[in-house]
Amino acid sequence: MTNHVVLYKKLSAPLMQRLQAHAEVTLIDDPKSSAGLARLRDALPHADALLGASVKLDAGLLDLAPTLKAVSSVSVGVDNYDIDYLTRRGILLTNTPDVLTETTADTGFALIMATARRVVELANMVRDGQWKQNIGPQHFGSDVHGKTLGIIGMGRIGEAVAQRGHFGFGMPVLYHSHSPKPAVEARFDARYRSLEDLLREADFVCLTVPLTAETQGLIGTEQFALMRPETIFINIARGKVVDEQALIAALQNGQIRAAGLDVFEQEPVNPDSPLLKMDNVVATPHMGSATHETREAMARCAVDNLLAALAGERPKDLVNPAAWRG
Ligand code: 8YV
Repeated sequence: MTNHVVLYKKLSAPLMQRLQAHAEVTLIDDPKSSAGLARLRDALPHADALLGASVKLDAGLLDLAPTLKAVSSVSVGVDNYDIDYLTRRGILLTNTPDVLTETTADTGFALIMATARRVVELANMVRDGQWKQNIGPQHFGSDVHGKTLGIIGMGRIGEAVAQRGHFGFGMPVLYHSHSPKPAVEARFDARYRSLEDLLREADFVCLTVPLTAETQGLIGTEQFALMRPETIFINIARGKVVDEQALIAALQNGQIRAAGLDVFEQEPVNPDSPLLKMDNVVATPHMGSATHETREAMARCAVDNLLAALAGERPKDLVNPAAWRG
């Protein structure tokens, strides 16, 4: 009996061929469009497995897929999935946790550097022919080396950010997570702080937590008020971990110096957002893992997970082990 796989994210030719050697494959282009979503809904009744990312697969949608055995996400974040629903139905959910860690941490430091040293603003000034004289204090940025790095969330990506700060930039590292991590403290001379104390002490506050019911809205008006006017805020986690209106107000009121944002409450971010009108905001299009090498490695990992699930084997990156009936 041939399995039917529904793809809602395009794969490279080699990975597509590999998948087609084991299953009948339907590709849904642009699943976020109304036409694409309609095609996805039409394909679900025959789907044994799904592979893709960045589309919310809620119960209402997956109730249309009675034979679904597995969902393979090309992402580390799993906030687009109703894990309890999938587990109740015995549907395996897998993700791609390891292959994107270093690339996403690189993105975090790209934002730290770009925001602190005003790279985008000053590069645009040169590009626009406005570099008329030696730059002066009105164009100076902030140092990164030696400044205090505060990391909220100490998972794989948080650790990789700590590694860059400690070894690369000589930054004292503070962190906040569910519980203290002695191994991280030993490796990076990192110090555990309460969220409040981290926000008070850090020169750079970097969000790396997953989006969960617990972390949604974690950083709002009260938290921005604890930060200092020279604090720079970096978000490489999920937009909804932050109250975006509170962030806008904190920037407009000078409560924080600047922000480097790769994720937003709504994506793509509204072109009219005040965040895109401020020179002290560096905004990037959710590019955390977006390199040729890493996205191909993620897709390869997702295909491996999906083929294992269809073969009745336990996938390497199983998010909901309670769904495993093997
Ligand atoms: C992209 C991410 O959303 O892995 C995640 O959770 O946020 C990013 O890597 C994802 O890779 C889209 O394919």
